[in-house]
Amino acid sequence: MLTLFGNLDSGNVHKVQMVLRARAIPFRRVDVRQDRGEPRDARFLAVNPMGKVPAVLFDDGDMMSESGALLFHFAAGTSLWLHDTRRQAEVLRWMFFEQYSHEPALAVLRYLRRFAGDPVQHSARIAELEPKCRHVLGVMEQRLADNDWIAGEGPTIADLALYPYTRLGSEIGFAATDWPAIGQWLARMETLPRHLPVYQDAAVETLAFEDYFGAGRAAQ
Ligand SMILES: N[C@@H](CCC(=O)N[C@@H](CS)C(=O)NCC(=O)O)C(=O)O
Repeated sequence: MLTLFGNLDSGNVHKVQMVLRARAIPFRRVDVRQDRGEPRDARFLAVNPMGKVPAVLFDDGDMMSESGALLFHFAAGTSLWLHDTRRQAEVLRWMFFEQYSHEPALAVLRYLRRFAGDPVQHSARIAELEPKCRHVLGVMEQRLADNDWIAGEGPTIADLALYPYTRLGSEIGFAATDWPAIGQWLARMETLPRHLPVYQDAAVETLAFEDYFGAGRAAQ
């Protein structure tokens, strides 16, 4: 059974949980928490030298990280990844937008507001990120005003990539009520069969970091 490393607060990890659940692929999860510095722990770095979650370890020892790569890997051969090259490029276009513009605004602002200690310490960075959040949500709102799904006729991995941090935007003052087309898209996503709500765990088994890695040694 494959092992997913990551915690439930992470939208990047949630994307992978969503595709694994959509595909009914069983997995265990090892909790790796950013607020405890666990992604930079030498034992986790032995698994993923990039020091980031999500990461997936397959039974044969192969490791894969980066949420977009993992979405692609687990969606290949399904309708979540389209066949036509132009359509594929459209899916990638929105996934690159998510990684370069959307996640660096919404996920970072959420991190600073919710997890990084006193938000007053980060007020300059927060002030910089707020208009960026409004911009990326405006881009999505415009797209979704005329399209049910971000990149295709039906849901694709571009929708999965954009879902968690858009949904979690309500935690940092970007409620879907202010973005009606986004609100309808979120509702559409949430009625898909096998949809996984944010913060829910689809793993068949969850291990704490120390239970998996033990003290001072890299786990197998
Ligand atoms: N581009 C990566 C970003 C992953 C990422 O930034 N993960 C965060 C948690 S959401 C992390 O592991 N941060 C640990 C750190 O930077 O120390 C992806 O999409 O998977």
